[in-house]
Amino acid sequence: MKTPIDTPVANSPKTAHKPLLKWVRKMTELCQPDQVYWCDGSQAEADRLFAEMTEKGMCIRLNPEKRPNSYLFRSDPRDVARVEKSTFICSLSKDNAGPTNNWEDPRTMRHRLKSLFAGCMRGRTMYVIPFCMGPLGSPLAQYGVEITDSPYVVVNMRIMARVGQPVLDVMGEHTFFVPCLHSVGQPLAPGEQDTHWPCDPNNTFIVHFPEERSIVSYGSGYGGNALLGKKCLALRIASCMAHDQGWLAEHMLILGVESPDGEKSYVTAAFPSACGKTNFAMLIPPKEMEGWKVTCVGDDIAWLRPDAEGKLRAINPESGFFGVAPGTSMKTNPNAMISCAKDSIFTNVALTDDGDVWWEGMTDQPPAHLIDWHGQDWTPDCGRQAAHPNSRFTAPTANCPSLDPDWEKPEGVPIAAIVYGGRRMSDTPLVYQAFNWTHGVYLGATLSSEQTAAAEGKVGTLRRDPMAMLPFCGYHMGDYFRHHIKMVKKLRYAPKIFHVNWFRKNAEGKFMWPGFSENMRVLRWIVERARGQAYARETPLGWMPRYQDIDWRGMDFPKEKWDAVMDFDRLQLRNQTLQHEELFLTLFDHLPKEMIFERELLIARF
Ligand code: O2Y
Ligand code: MN
Repeated sequence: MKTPIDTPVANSPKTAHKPLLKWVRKMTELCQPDQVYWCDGSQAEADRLFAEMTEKGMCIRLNPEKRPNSYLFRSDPRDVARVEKSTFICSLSKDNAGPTNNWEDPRTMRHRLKSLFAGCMRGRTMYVIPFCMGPLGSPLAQYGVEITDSPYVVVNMRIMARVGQPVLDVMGEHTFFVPCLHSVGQPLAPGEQDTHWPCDPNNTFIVHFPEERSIVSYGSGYGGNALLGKKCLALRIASCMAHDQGWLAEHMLILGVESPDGEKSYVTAAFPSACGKTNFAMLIPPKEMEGWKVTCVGDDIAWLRPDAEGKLRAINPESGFFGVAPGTSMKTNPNAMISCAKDSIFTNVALTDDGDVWWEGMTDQPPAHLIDWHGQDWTPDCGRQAAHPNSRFTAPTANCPSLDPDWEKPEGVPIAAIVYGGRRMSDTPLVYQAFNWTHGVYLGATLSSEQTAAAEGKVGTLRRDPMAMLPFCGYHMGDYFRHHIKMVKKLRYAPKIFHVNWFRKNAEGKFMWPGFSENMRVLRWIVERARGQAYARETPLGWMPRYQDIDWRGMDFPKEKWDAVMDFDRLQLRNQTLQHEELFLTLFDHLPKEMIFERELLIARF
């Protein structure tokens, strides 16, 4: 067995950060890799890793004429999504994790992880990836270092976060960083042949130590389980930091709306996973709404902090999109298609005969022949899906044609409105505005949606997903609601809060609102309400636009249809409201009394 002293260092670290050097040395001793490599984040480094992975059969270089500088990976079919049942919040007390998280005693978990990680990188390279979530040097940014034995993680992290030597340079000798340890959990014996996607699906653990602010992930190489800057740091650990430090780490997109007179407003929106966040973040207004522009700051995560003036400012901590491929097309989201037209990584999509990618929904007609995500021949009549439903593109944010010019502003952009959206088939109107901040927190807290593939539940059943944070809040959900409620005290210009439901269906099961670009009509009303420029009528649910308050230029949507999509049944909604009790009961001793009062007020209004 190698000792840490003779573990070759492929390149020497260019940092004098002693705690970092000490941690890497300790992890080297534990994991026993064949060599240690410090990532510099350069294009040359990425090229080298892609060449090595292509050579080993771990990925396929796509046709550079069709998809320049882009690669296709196929995962192990057992490792295709985030795994909530394997995700743990190991706070010192179980009560701090709350009833919505899996908890394990940190000492017990550490013991288990120690034995899993002992020697787990034998036969592999240990990569050290210094990364920054947020614009480098921004006062709102946070730093992390991921140790991983997956070169796939290295090339993805390079897109999703600012990585490498520039990060080490900014970190200097003392900057606090979140240690993130990751292994695919498949050590190699001398001479043993590697697999194209090493993993250990029977021993997957994605573990967060919130007090220590550290992350350990074992057994999966996929997405949120392995790219630890994203859901693990930027949401679960950051939500704990935000709670302690007086800011918010939210599962929200950020977009800018510019009106024809040049006035600009920024909006954040929280939709549960797989509810079209990327589409909304990259929305293109209908051409008839001349002069209205939407720009993208981010599609998944927002960090929000009150500034000295009392405005809520937001940054996107990420620098890439990890978007769901199926359903994305030049019709549904041209900006996403252009974002992944080059410099991108594709996971579990299909390969075309001319070396490009394809997935369900990309074109009206599927190609006559493909290689599917399993690597097998595929034809339209074979009865199988060509791409996995949770297949992904990893694309640089900078590729997005609608990118906001201020997306990397260190102080962030000022937020005028917050939108909460669920996927609700029958009962919730298209849009309404909360009466005030606390009512808005209540709307976010009672958000619900259908289960998604990523959430591994039974598709179609309704699940409560407070603020779309159920899988991502690193502490007790009741304390999280209280933190939101308290936030308004720091805000002189609190954003206005709205609820939307793009997914309402009629009795025939047809969507009542076309969505996509037409959502701009709702967004315009939201922004104008936030600016104090639009009319609304008061209803028991909140403030609602009338038919004449919406910009209908270029859209044939008769008033009867509008009345139907905005209608609500008091009795049905009153019964729905009583079901909030279920969630509230589980949070009981941490639930802010404001949530109970808001529910009582709502029932009284009904
Ligand atoms: O399945 C995964 O690992 C990815 S989940 C994901 C990826 C990008 C953005 N959001 C999500 C999510 O589940 O909310
Ligand atoms: Mn997400």
